[in-house]
Amino acid sequence: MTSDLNVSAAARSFEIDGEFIEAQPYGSGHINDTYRLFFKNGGAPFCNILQRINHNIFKNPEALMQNVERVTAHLATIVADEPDWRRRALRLIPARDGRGWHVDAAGNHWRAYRFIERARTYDAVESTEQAFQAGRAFGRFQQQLAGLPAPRLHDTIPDFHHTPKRFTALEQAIAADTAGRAALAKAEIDFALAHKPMASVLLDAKLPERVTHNDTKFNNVMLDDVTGEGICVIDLDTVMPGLAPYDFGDMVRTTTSPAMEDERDLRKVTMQFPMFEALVRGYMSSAGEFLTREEKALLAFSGKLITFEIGTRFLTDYLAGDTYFKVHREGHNLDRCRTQFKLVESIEEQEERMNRLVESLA
Ligand code: ADP
Ligand code: GN1
Ligand code: MG
Repeated sequence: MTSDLNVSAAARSFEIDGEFIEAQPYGSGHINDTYRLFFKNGGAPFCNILQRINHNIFKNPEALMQNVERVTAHLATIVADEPDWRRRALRLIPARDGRGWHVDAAGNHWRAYRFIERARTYDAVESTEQAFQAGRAFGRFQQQLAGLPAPRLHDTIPDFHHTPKRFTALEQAIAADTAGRAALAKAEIDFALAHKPMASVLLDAKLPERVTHNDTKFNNVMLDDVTGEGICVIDLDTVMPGLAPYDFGDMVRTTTSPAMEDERDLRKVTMQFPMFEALVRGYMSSAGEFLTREEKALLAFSGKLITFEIGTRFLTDYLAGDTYFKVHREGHNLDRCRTQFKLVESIEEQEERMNRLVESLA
């Protein structure tokens, strides 16, 4: 976390009319620092979102912000005629120097967004309707960005969903055993090694490159407080060229199990078929028209693959001594890895049935 003084200074660097009151750490992301900013203007309180980009992970924050500017500008033109346009696409607030972001004296990159009112995110899914809404919103997001004018977006993290390279990174972390933890994770390492053959399946399938979100966690879509509609996709740092099934897969990973990503009671981690069905229906309702037959055929598999990929990344980080994902307790990354691998198993048990459902709906 950055010091409070830096946060306040950053908050005052954006074109916001009103008196800045305070900044509170916000959300549960693993990478960036997010704050909810409180202001008042003539007595009326209002909020905005402020984020510091983690430049240890996003090595080129300027390129990242150029992507975000282009994506938000494009989405703004699409929602412009809707009555609720203010809440239907993220809106950047310009910095006082006229740029789309602010760079502080220490070289940190900050951005601010208008606060989306009367909506919220959830870390765990509570109903099939929510799963449907997530699928629909992320499918619509892909469909909207299919029309993004050239040039190609920057790769904000190269090979982000290159599962074979993620696997190689794990093998290197096992060999190096920097933190001396390999012996504590023997079962998880064995599980990963046994699943190596599936790592390259999506990349080998010759699927079309699209503009994808690449971090379609359930808590990256805002649901309306009253109607429950998925109104706005957020967290645009990894929007870049990618494969549609990886996006769908991360929805399976984060909406079908009732457990939190770091749940320690693995009995709670399970792929709930009704959630999967709702998710597929929601996604098909917005993405069904543009997806190819090959992409659709890989939807159930994609859930298994990305859950394996993210589990692999948590395990790699555990072995490396927790240098990538924020951790809040001893063994946090190992706990996260365990939930992922448990979910992989649960998907394996139900994969045939999942495939039959996708076939019947596609
Ligand atoms: P992280 O990378 O930390 O996950 P997010 O961009 O997902 O960052 O934001 C973290 C949380 O902040 C989100 O889960 C959401 O609840 C809230 N949030 C983000 N952007 C907005 C916004 N424009 N309006 C209201 N809440 C927001
Ligand atoms: C990270 O920043 P956050 O929490 O939305 C990670 C994702 C992982 C996710 C696992 C840039 O996302 O790839 O799927 O944690 N983001 C990055 O919860 O690595
Ligand atoms: Mg997020």
